[in-house]
Amino acid sequence: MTDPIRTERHDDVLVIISDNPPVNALGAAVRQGLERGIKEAEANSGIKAVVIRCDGRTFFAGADITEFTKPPVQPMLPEVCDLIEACSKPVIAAIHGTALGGGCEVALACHYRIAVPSAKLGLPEVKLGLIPGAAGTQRLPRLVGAEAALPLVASGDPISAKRAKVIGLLDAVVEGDLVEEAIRFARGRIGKPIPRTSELANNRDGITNPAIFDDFRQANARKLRGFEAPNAAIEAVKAAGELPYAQGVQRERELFMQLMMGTQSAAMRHYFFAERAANKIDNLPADTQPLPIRKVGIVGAGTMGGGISMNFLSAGIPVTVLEMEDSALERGTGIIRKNYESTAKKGRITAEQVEQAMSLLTPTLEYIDLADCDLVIEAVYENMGVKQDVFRELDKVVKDDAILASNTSYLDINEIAAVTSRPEQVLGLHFFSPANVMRLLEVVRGDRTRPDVLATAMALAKKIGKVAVVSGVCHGFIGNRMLAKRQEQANALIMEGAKYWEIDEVMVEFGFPMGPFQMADLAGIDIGWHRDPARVETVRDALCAAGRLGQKAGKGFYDYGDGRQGTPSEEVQEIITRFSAQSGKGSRDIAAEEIRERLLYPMVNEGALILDEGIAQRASDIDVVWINGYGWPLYTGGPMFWADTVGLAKVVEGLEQHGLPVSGYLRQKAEAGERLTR
Ligand code: T1G
Repeated sequence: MTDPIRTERHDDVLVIISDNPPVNALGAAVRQGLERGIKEAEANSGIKAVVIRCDGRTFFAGADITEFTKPPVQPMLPEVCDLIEACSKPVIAAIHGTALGGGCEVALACHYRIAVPSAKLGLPEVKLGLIPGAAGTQRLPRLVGAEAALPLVASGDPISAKRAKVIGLLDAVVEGDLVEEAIRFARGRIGKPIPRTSELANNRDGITNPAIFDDFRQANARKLRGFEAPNAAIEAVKAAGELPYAQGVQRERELFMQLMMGTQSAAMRHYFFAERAANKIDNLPADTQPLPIRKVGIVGAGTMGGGISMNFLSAGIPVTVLEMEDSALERGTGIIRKNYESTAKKGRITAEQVEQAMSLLTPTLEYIDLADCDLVIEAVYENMGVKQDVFRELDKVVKDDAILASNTSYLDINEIAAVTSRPEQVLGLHFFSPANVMRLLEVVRGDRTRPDVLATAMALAKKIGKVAVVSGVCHGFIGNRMLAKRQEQANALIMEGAKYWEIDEVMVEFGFPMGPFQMADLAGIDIGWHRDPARVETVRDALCAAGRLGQKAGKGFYDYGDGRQGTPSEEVQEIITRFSAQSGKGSRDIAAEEIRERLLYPMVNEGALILDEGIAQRASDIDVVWINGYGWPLYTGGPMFWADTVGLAKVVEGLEQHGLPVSGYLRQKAEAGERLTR
């Protein structure tokens, strides 16, 4: 393997260059090369200054995450950073792309930092369940103050070069050629006193205004709920203000190692690679090329059709949206505009961007106006007959090479494809509501879906900012099929005496944003209801008959006052008790542990079946579905990784104890002492 680090002499300036694609991760060879480069500079009196830069798309984007589970190889990054900072000649970081994590820490160890305007800088370690481990939590606050350091370290979001200059993380943002500018900047620092971040005084704002730490915690409580790393990050930044540098670094190391040894970091590193693996299609012919998608048609301008349209409009792809009646079309396009305008009100997009997106939208009542679309997505009523009629009509009017997709959330794509003359160009694109917000997209491959059509969908998903997961055809695909198992147990538990709000509390405590009954209220209790108030055969029928349709009606399982926080309802509990008595199941107090096991273990078992049947390509895809589509807590890694953490033998034992089915695949993995995820 060629050495990723080389050096170039530019008279009295030595440029140390890393070429370690794809993101110049700070693997062992890079660290060894940086160490060699700095020693070369120190040893040569003709060298008066040093520039550190990277080839390729970005400055160092962090430590090499794949090394975390391997034995350490010297020198470790903290030592390399200390060596850079101790250099007796000025060292300048020349930044482009994304200087993240260890990359930002290398830049902080340099004496100066310059960047191109498009560069971003950040410390995203908390997104891996960690905190910076090469003194970033100690150098950054000294350079920019605790208040400016906190969001960078504890939420992990990168900042622009412009913002980095404002807070003092960058010394200059340079137009023109970065290398030339860096060499010029370096020459200008020769012979001047060398600024070393670790020698700067403790950040004063964290001392004079200690409230900033608790204020940050409160402002981010909801987003950070259940995560361990952000709090450790806050503690490390506080330490930078309270302790001498060496002790602060020691404190950072203690906090880092606690997290590195914990389950949350393993789970979040698993997820990092899982999300990237999901985009890959196994056994795809190497020469498969995605097809160009220049224009998209959407059939149906309802909640889903409108949300789906926005994904493409926001990515600059023209959309023709079709409805059957003018009123529905008006309403649908009106909601699209309203959504954009409310986003603009929050300052997340500009008014011009609203108009730009809306200018790409063409409403129509005529199928023929979809004729030149490269892709048409049907988002009509969830009924096979209705969908087949739409696909028959589409098949007649759209061009021969157009792709036809259904947004169905559980229907058989093969049955839909069968009514067209192009089954190999038919697949499912299952968006999650609200479709313009939820990142998950289940790409459902039919038996005859062509590989390039599938690859086109995966590439398009990335372009519109979705996390796509390939699913085979089965009832409910990956996510909803597992959701049904959880719902089955939730419905059974309330018949056996568990209170519905207890069940929701257990799920929220586990880390979900809401439990199954809160979710039902949000989605609407009346979805799929037969609409005959005189026909009351289930708890759901009784609730609908009583007008308890969910949040939209101000009451469902819960009563909603003026907010969205519901309170349990005696009327509902009486209805449940009545049905429970009729079911003859008896009523008992049910412990939270049983509730958690009966809701989550059957989901794991269903995930194992989905794997065994080849519906999902890999276990980690199932984790990606549940984290992005249903709010499964990221810090557990998703249902499959979580089951591995619990131990498959324990899951099997729990299922048997509760009289629940155990799939052969799960049992075989458990008995072999294997994991579902790698
Ligand atoms: N280590 C190893 N591989 C990495 C990597 C990393 N840090 N970052 C990316 N890759 C791989 C990735 O798996 C994919 O591989 C390819 O590069 C392209 O990535 C000591 C302890 C930089 C914004 O958290 O945020 O430093 O799938 O598809 O969309 O304190 O990658 O092609 O085989 O994401 O253009 C901190 C993580 C580490 C940054 C580019 N750094 N990376 O996004 O490409 S911990 C991070 C990213 C640390 C120190 C601590 C993104 C990106 P493959 P990609 P992208």
